[in-house]
Amino acid sequence: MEAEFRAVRFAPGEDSLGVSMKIKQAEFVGVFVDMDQLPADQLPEVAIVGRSNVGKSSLINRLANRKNLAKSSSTPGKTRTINYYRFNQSWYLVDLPGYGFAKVSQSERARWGKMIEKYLTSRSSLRGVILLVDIRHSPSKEDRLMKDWLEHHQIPYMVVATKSDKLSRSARLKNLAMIRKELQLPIEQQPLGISSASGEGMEELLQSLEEITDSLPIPPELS
Ligand SMILES: Nc1nc2c(ncn2[C@@H]2O[C@H](COP(=O)(O)OP(=O)(O)OP(=O)(O)O)[C@@H](O)[C@H]2O)c(=O)[nH]1
Ligand SMILES: [Mg+2]
Repeated sequence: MEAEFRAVRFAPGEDSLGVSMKIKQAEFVGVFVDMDQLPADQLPEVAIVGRSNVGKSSLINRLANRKNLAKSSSTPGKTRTINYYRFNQSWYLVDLPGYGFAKVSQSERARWGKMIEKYLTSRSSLRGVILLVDIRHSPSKEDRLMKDWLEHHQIPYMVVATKSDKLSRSARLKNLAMIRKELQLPIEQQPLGISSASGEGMEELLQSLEEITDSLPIPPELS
């Protein structure tokens, strides 16, 4: 099951017919601090994890084609709760608090850590995780721990490198290879480079999301 899912996933868009999912609708659903209060409708969901400031909220806004659906900020640590966004009335993207933000107190960090861990290990409708890293930098120790942790718990994940607009084309390719190596991903699991500023990589990402959530390219009820 897991192997199959990984094969599907996250080599972006390989089996695709060239039509990626169209986002016809996106809405903010709510902010949660308590697992017991999460939506109970069992729609498939994909969570976004990564260090603070890596671009999680910006990615949601880009996919939704909305400026401020998710609060994005140059001040790290903006997202402190589990935030739900529903796309095409049929699946959720879940914005989790970023890790590795120094200004957050030890006790607060421990609380987030517990919340994220509980969410990732117990949420039955969770189909997979997008692990965001910054394309400009080596993955941090926490990125590596997160990747190992996801593998240990057999949670399907996809590594996506943000802010590709900040590098030249050749530097992008070089850094994607560097990130793959440092995260010890197999050769066929090249991370996907994206930019929420330019839109690069969004088609491929949407193809992977379509596969992982079993969504239709264009939902009939919204077309
Ligand atoms: N150039 C460029 N800047 C980006 C991109 N994505 C995000 N940013 C910027 O990076 C900063 C942080 O982005 P956010 O989306 O708020 O990051 P986050 O991961 O949600 O951060 P937390 O909520 O603090 O965990 C903002 O100033 C964004 O404008 C991108 O693709 N290109
Ligand atoms: Mg955020």
